[in-house]
Amino acid sequence: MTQKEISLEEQFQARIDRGESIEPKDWMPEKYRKTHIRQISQHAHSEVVGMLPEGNWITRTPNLRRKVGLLAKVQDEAGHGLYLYSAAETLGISRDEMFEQLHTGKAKYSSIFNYPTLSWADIGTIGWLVDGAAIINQVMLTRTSFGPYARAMVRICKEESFHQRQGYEIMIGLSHGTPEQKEMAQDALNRFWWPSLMMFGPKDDESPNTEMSVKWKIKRKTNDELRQQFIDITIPQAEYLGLTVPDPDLKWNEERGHYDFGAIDWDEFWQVVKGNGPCNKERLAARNKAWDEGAWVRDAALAHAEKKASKNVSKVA
Ligand code: FAQ
Repeated sequence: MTQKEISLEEQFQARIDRGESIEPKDWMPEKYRKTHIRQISQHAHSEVVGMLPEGNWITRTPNLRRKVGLLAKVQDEAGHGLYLYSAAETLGISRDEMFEQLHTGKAKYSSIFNYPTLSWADIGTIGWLVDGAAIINQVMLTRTSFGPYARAMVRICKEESFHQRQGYEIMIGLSHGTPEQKEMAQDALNRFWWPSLMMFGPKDDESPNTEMSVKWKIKRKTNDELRQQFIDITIPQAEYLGLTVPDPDLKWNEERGHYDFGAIDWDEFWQVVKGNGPCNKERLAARNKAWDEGAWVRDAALAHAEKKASKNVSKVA
């Protein structure tokens, strides 16, 4: 590294430390740029792949009101993907490159979306737990140091908060309903609890990116801090539903002022991240199919844009 780069890096860190927002045209270390492309594109892919487990239930909602709510939620996730792809593009990666990384399995997306949605209660549980976990993680990202990412997150968080409420409302209905409905709700909680805790990423001492991301204020809190916050908020909600969290070691710790919880199965987490989860192959196949079948829409949109551009050129000439 040259002397000039060292001093640029010091000035950059000083800006971060003062809480200034970094904008796309500002100087930034290459690693900062790459870390953001990685995290924002993974986040965008998660929103887009995250439409699949819920999309599976749009034709099978128990009534019209639930269908309207679920349709709106799934469309919101598509919108979140778009804001995030746009934010990543400001860092010099094209949308085509990001899609290529997703479709070839090179890019990561959140482990949680590789689990199946087997019953209607899973839709309630995704809203309650998955959107709930997403909010805890993402409220912190509204103050992240990179301006376009932080601004996208403000809007996303407002919508995620509505998603969490609609999910919890489904769970209230089911858990206070017939014994069969309550059983369905409990079964969904049993299957989604541990994968939801894994959403926050590996333990801090096994998270290679956390140290630098905290220094650069990309992360305002670590994976373990956010996971604990999620557990502390969610347990009283499960109690209100009359459901049991599937963790025999879960217990309030008066001294710490937090819940203690059991060991997470990190082997399962890494298997899912590496592509060997229950639905990884199905999810990638669905995304590739949608991409191939949407080719005519992209071609038509591009043809229109080209025609418009050539008209403008002839007007100028
Ligand atoms: N799944 O060093 P760290 C949603 C990877 S959106 C898969 O701790 P980092 C909305 C990580 O990429 C949910 N991979 O990494 C919705 C890294 O690999 P790499 C998505 C994971 O980045 C709701 C390696 O492990 N949210 O739910 C996971 O500092 C309902 C080492 O980990 C976001 O993306 C995982 N769970 O911290 C949609 C939020 N965890 O890239 C539809 C933004 C870790 O070095 C329906 N992202 N990995 O090869 C973040 O906050 C961070 O990226 C973390 C991970 C906290 C996820």
